[in-house]
Amino acid sequence: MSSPTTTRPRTARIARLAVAAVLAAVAVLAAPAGPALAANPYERGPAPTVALLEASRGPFATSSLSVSSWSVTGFGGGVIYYPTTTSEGTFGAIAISPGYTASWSSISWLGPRIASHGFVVIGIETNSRYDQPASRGQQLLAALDYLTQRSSVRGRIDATRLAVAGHSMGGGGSLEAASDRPSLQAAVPLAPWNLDKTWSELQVPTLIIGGESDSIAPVSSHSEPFYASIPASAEKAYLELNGASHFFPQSTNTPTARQMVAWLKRFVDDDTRYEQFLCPGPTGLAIEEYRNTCPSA
Ligand code: 856
Repeated sequence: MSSPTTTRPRTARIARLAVAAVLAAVAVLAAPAGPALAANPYERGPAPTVALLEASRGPFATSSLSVSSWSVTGFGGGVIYYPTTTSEGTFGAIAISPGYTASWSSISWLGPRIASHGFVVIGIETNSRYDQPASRGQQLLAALDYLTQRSSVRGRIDATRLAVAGHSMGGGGSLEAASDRPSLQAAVPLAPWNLDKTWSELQVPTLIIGGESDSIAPVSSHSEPFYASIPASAEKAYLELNGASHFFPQSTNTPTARQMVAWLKRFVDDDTRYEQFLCPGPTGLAIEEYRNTCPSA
């Protein structure tokens, strides 16, 4: 008669003790050892190597879809490239503009190359092939807004971690976009062309890549003064490719891909595993010069 009334509370008491013990154990195991040891929530993909950065593709399988100019406003449509997995959380995103008179196809190797390292990429067409850098900057920002707010891949993107890049007048446009939207996490102008030589207002981490033998946007009157004018507080680097012409971004360029991916990983994903590729930076026959704001040891 009394056994049900005595054993039920005891069972319940034991159950409560067991639950408490499990919770305590979980709390000990899950407790962060301190902010310095907390895992980076934006880190994607395996520990990087030079071989991984120089391979024709990164670790993520990708898909692409085209964006009709009739379906968007503020830019001319383009192509989206994205990692197919949805099991690793969201990814940062980047919009990339081609240069004067050129279409996205002129630099489209960058789409799958960058996406395969864990970024959503939109390669844009401009409203007109003759649009100037300021317009290209506005169009890059319109493309990012479309990508994060209206595109079919918007759910795959972390809208707080965005970047811009471009070639020539598109590179000049990426400086304009970074100047206009300081919340961007990175900019990568490639052989940038712009009549504005002073970018002292820039606060976005910026990697400029120039070609030593560029006669359309000579580094002496474009990339170098752009780099010099960006405050060191923004974080910046300048890579000059040995003997490269204005058109180095128009075919697969390994030093460009390696350094661009490392920069995006470091500043869009906050992934410090990539610092080893930024500081002290690349060397070798393909590299004419590398400057940076690395902490001096
Ligand atoms: C591929 C930018 C006076 O400016 C120019 O002549 C000039 C020419 C080409 C480009 C450019 O964006 O080239 C990229 O079309 C400026």
